[in-house]
Amino acid sequence: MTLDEVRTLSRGVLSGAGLSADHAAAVAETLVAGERDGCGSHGVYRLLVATRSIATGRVSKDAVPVVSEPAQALVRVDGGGGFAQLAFERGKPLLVEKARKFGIAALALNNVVHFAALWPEVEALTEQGLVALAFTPSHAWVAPAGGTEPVFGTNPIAFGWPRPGREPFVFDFATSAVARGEIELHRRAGKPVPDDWGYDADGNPTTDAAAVLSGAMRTFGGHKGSALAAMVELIAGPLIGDMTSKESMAADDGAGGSPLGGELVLAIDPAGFLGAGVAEHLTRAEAMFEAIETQGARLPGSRRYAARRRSLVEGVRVPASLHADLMALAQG
Ligand code: NDP
Ligand code: PYC
Repeated sequence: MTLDEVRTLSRGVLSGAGLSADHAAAVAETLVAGERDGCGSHGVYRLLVATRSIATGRVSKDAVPVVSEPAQALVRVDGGGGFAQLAFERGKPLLVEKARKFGIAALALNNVVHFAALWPEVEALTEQGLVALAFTPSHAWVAPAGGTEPVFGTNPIAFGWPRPGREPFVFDFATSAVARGEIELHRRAGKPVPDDWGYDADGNPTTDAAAVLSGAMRTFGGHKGSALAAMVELIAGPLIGDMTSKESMAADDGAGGSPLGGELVLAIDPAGFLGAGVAEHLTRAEAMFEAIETQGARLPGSRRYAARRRSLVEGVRVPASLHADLMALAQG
């Protein structure tokens, strides 16, 4: 498919499911970006997830995000129960303005339904010359290290660093061993998963994707990923007055919708600390990137940027079975 075809399909499916034009456009752009950058778990596959969420009745289809300023360097957007993408879009300009003015600013998205990758958001902030961090809880699917009962969400952490004249340094990963979407794709393809991705409902390690989905996922990096998952719960849950992953799961009450809750985004202007010395210090950062790449290691984001360059020319390949499901959705 060409990227324009992906966009038209995504907007059509989302509008057909009842989303307002603003929401459909904002959500569609993140799906196009996911497909374009080779992130299958957060590309057009997510149309199935989004429409299932809408069908649960737990997504406000025409919510109008409300932007407020709880303090000088803080922005809050009440998403009104709509998808997070439009809430971020509406909060971003004020976040950028405040980061430039105060050197650092934070944006809390509240009361949003979240199924998206976070890198499009941190990347958008690096385009403004800002360093950015983003965090969001999800549903309680992940067991803490040492346990087998779900407590945490897949709780991604994304980081972006602007690089003058270059693609930004961006990483974005779940604090679970892998994103849940990846396990769903394995289940759809009938493929086993590695036995360290999760447990079945009895707490035994398993390679059966469906069993992990109904059991518990594992954190990455043992106790370290577990502690980071707990941090995401805290700073993008209670700290901003929103739900933990367990609370989101309880609110869903078995309906099978996407996580409902909050997201925290931090933006830092390098000039805030460095003033006139900013260019010199950002250049010093380049030495670190060079030291990584010259030994043959790759930077996070480099696979995505390569996929992006390819997709812009060649378009993208969508698996036939997924394409058939999407066409069925598009035809109502
Ligand atoms: P991956 O494990 O696929 O990738 C994680 C990061 O590591 C990427 O930035 C990737 O860069 C980088 N990376 C991967 N391999 C290497 C390598 N060999 N060397 C250097 N860097 C590498 O991500 P996850 O499966 O953990 O998460 C996928 C997506 O799911 C994320 O975008 C996340 O935001 C999303 N998600 C969203 C949730 C939500 O609640 N909204 C919940 C959980 C996940 P590159 O992309 O270039 O490969
Ligand atoms: O893939 O883990 C995931 C996920 C959860 C919410 C959005 N993506």
